[in-house]
Amino acid sequence: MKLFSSVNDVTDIKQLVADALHLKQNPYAHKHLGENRTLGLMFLNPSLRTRLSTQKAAANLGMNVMVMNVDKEGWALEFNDNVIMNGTTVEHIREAAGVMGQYLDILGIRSFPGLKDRELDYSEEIFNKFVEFSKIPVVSLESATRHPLQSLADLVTIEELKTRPWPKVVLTWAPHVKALPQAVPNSFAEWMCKAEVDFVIAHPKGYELCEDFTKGATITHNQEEALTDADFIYVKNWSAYEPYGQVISGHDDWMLTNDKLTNTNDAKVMHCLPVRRNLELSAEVLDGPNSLVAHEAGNRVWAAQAVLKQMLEGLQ
Ligand code: SN0
Repeated sequence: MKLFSSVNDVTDIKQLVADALHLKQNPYAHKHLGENRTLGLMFLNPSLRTRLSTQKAAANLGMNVMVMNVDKEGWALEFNDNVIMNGTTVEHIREAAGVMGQYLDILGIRSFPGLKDRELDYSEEIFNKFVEFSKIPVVSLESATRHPLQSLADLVTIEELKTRPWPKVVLTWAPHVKALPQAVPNSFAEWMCKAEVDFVIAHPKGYELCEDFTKGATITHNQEEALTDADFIYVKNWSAYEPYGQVISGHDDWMLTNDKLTNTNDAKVMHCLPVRRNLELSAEVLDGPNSLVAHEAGNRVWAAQAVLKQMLEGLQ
């Protein structure tokens, strides 16, 4: 594997999930595979789980890891060509990514969307420029439109804990005070549509996701109906795709509470984190027996390790 930016970069999803679960049982089975190889984790936005889990995954494979908060610690980057750089940007992506390619064997990059210009965000221009100019294998640590390491960990978690074949998985929109990216729900939907699950998306009117990511899903505006008989509930806020990046007021009653779990199949509750307590998700659910959020975050290590392992094997 030379690129991990979406589910479409994976040749065998079932095998990758199985690899991740195998690594969970045998974390150090490949501890020499990454010897003398360097992973760079470059962040243009904040991170907790992605940074720590990917660093740990790389360490389990014997890799050296360099982490940089490029937005705070690096020079201000210019992404446009044909500009005279007489403003605030100091270094062009062509040189910056090119230099990263000299030091690293694998590059991880996090770059959130601006949520102003939909065409620009959905073109994945920034992520793609890192791929083009670094000239080395690249793994997405969440790009403008996707978060594939999160989605892989989510699928691993569902496969690990499901109690029946083809479990019912419900992605339900949650309230928030800010405009958040569509990356996590896009990506989750894209992976679930290719998994052996019965997948339902519930959201208020106006929060339709881009159809490219939701083909094959059942989509409803009725949360109660969606949650009926659910095995897994995936809670996430996102801003509107159309009009792009907008937050529609109201819908506070979409927050998941214990009451709403009554008609589920004792559903396990998932969230990628960070989560705003009692806004996106009630504290009673987060602190209750149905919450999987910490377990799910734990599985980020094995997802990242399965991906890095495949990339390292491709380097040899
Ligand atoms: C990001 C998102 O894509 O939704 C990262 C999730 C892994 N989340 C946020 O930016 C949360 C920000 C906030 O203020 O709650």
